[in-house]
Amino acid sequence: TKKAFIFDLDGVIVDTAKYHFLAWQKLANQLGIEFTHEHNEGLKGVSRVRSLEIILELGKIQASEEDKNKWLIQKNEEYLSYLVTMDEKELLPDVIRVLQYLKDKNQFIALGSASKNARPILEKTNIMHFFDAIIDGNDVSNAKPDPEVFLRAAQLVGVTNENAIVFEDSVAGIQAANIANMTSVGIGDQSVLHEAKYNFKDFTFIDEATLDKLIH
Ligand code: B16
Ligand code: MG
Repeated sequence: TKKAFIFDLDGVIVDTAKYHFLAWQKLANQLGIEFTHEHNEGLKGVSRVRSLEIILELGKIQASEEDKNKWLIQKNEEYLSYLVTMDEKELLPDVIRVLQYLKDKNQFIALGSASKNARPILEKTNIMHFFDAIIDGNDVSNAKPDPEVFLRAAQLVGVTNENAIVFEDSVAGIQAANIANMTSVGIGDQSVLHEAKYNFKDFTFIDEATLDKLIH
């Protein structure tokens, strides 16, 4: 049977976490809130709206819906300004090699991201053509660790959950894959992603034998 390989975007395919950080930090500082790299760890894989709530809780700030919406727009515009010059060079190491190998082996490739900016990023980095299905923040109503994003991706290519493999860099995303009974593969720090079935620091550590094992 053909399997579905579902990729998270931010932190797995591209290192956009640094841009999310800069944009959130700018907003936080404007609101008088200190926002460090450590704080940013807690926002990985988390939706835009929830991220703002976490930052406001950090600063013990109560805000109106109107202000929150204004800040969400401001943060996204700042984030988008970093994407203007984005190209293939921002793909994480060996992402293309893994995508190409899976394509050559006739496997399904899908995107399962919380980001509403996923499609322009795939276009700018020239990898749109690899994907048989794309489910992103515009398509789902429940954020990770709810498995909705991965369930929808597997459904779209017609693969059962047991035959889906998820590459994720966030704890919430690994939990979502596990809840869905999919094979979870953590990309990043093993001590953080210890709930994953397999763990690799990045794709350079995933060789052909490993991919063959996941395919069969
Ligand atoms: P946006 P992923 C997530 O993407 C990011 O990890 C998270 O930091 C971000 O807040 C979220 O997307 C929403 O992104 O503001 O672009 O809609 O890791 O699920 O690909
Ligand atoms: Mg991610």
